[in-house]
Formats: sequence, C-alpha cells, structure tokens
Amino acid sequence: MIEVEKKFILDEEATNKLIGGATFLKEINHIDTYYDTKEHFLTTQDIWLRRRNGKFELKIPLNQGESKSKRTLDRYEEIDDEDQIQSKLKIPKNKSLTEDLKNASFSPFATITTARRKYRKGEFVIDIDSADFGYTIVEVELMVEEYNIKEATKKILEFARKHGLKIAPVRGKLIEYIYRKDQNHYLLLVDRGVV
Ligand code: V4E
Repeated sequence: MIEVEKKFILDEEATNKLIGGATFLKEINHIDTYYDTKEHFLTTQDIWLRRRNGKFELKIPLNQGESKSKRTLDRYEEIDDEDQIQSKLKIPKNKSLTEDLKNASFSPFATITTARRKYRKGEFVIDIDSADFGYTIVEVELMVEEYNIKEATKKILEFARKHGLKIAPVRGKLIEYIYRKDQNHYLLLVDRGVV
C-alpha cells in the first residue's frame, strides 16, 4: 500500500466544512529544522534533510531528472537511519551526525513548528497543518495499492471539490517559508525546476 496525498489551502469556512462529520484522531506537534549548504547544494537537487523532533530524515526524489512539468506525482525515498543518511550524502563519519554535518558545511536554514491535527472522514485521512509562521494547509490522503494511484488522485480531487477546497497548486510549508523569507533561494529553486 502507498499513501497518495494532495495539499490544499484552507480558510475558516472550508475548515468547518471539512471537519464537520469527521472523526478527530490526534494532534501531533513537529519541530522541523532543515539543513543545507550556503550554496543550497541539497535543495537545488530536490533533496531535503531535516531533523524532526530530534531525529534526522532525508528525502531523495525517486523521479530525479524529470522536470517538474513532466512529473505526475512527487515520490521520494525516505531515509531515517543516520549511517545511511551520512553515506547517501557522502559525508565522512567522525563524530555525531550533527558535528559531521557542520564540518561538511551543512547548517540549519529553517526551523518550522507545526501543529498537525489528524481526522478521518470515510476512507480519507485529513491532516490540518498550522505552521508557526502563519500558514495553514490541509493534506487529504488515501492509502491505496500502487496500481490505483490515478483513481485515488481522482477521488481526492472529488472530495476536495465537494468540500469547497480550491484546486490549485499549493506551496508546502517549507517552500512557503523559503518564498517568504529568502527570495533568492526561492528563485534558485524555480530556476532549477525544483518548484
Ligand atoms: C520541500 C519538500 C520537502 C520538505 C518537506 O516539505 P513540507 O511539505 O513543508 O513538509 P511536511 O511537514 O508536510 O512533511 P511530511 O510530514 O509530509 O513528511 S519534501 C519534498 N519537497 C519538495 C517540494 C517541491 N519540490 N515542490 C513543492 C511545490 N513542494 C514540495
């Protein structure tokens, strides 16, 4: 089974419609710190290294080489084993990962705290993410077999329409953060076809 998810922008009216009749599952808080070099070595290759609540996670695109316009779905390999992260990034192992990253010129460039409220509505899981810099988005998710991805995407879009969600490209939290705080970094990501 794989998770198919789509992001949407939320206003108050849409939130009420969305959570009406839904079952509240839980609230999780994330503190994410993202790392890169000053030259944006990782993010310009669509590679994302973060520390989430103290644990390192690396996301590497599976559809590397395809331009954004040709991608139908963004898929990433997700690695959370520190030794594997270090070897994927080709960083020599000497001390802790934090220390070794620092010595290899990787440093934190964004810290985002998110309150994620999870709901279930029928077969859909709804994540409402409120980030601390004043940005709220919703992710609608379906778990399906690999061969049902297209069908699941259609279902999510129907669900969104029914709930008055705007069907439009949405910047995820980190991309929105970069867009607001570092225009040069954002323009570089656009130039490299990452966003
Ligand atoms: C930017 C990015 C990634 C980092 C995580 O992004 P974000 O959506 O802010 O995180 P979150 O909290 O929803 O992560 P989760 O809990 O789901 O693991 S991972 C992939 N990207 C790339 C990306 C892109 N290239 N273009 C756009 C428009 N969005 C994201």
